[in-house]
Amino acid sequence: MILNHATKRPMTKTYARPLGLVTGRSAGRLLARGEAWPLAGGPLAFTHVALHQRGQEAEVVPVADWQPDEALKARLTQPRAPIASFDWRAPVVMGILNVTPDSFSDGGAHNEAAAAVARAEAMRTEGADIIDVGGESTRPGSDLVGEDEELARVSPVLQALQGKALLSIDTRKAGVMRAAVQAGAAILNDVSALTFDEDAPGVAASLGLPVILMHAQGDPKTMQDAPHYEDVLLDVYDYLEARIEAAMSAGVAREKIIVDPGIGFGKTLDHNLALLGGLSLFHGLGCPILLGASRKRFIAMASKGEGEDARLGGSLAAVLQGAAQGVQMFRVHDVAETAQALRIFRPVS
Ligand code: PT1
Repeated sequence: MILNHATKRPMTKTYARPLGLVTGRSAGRLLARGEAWPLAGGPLAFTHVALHQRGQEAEVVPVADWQPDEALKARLTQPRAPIASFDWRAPVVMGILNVTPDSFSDGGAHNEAAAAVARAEAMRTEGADIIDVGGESTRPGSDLVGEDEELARVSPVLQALQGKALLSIDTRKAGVMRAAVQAGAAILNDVSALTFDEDAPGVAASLGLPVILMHAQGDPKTMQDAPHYEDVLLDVYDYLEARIEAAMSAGVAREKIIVDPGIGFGKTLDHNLALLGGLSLFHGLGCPILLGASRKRFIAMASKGEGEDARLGGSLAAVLQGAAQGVQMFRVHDVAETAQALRIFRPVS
């Protein structure tokens, strides 16, 4: 393989973005004729791929005329291994539970934990399949939180929720991962894709838990200053591919990895919209995809500058954009509305 001298990437690496997503009986007919291929094991199938190469216009070809290498074909088409209780045949809703000082404002540690537990239980009732507990804000401009502080925030909540809901822990710190697992967390969610804490890859591997690897450019404090990409879709893809390799080298099984393009993490409005439009590309990584666009700033930027509490329309549109491209998991604030939208949305059949 010839590598580009500057980028160390193969000169002619081809990235394949599934297009023409169908389901139901028409998918069945097309699959039988070889005119569609299953996407990640179904229920969606795709009839075309957009083939991307760096610096060139994408070329759209029917799958019947395409001969990818077998490894890429398998990653695009094979079912994903189950993770926790998820078989990936239906979208998974992850409810956001922020346990930061300003999230539950009535004050007092006990009251805060009790309010967090009540919110988690409400999200379960509204249709959340898993609750993502986070004690460090990673939104743009946020300051670092020390490990002890983060632990003090999340531990009481995790303990109170143990056995009541499936839990993930949103953290970049190995010590918090360890403690969270003790308290019953089933999935690790790391917005730094195991790069922030040098102990995180080894700890994630030794805990044996599924891990969400998210793309970010820069750290939360400064990431929105001047985000830059050569090609945002392909750059994010290559980063996630490299982080999957790194996690596997540390001992995390590929079957335990979920990938996430990291909407809002070091991205301009155009970058975020390009990622949303091209989500199906990430199926080529061979892992379930998580999308977290809920109430993020880019919605206001693309619209009329609405505040966080007035971004439901855009949040739901992003979820449906994902669902139409076979995204398996959605991290959201508005669980009831998201679950309702997903019940109504059916890709064209
Ligand atoms: C996410 C995510 C996350 N987002 C995963 N974990 C946040 N796996 C926290 C804004 O632009 O997308 N995926 N954990 C929250 N981070 C942000 C980033 C919140 C940007 C808001 C913005 O408004």
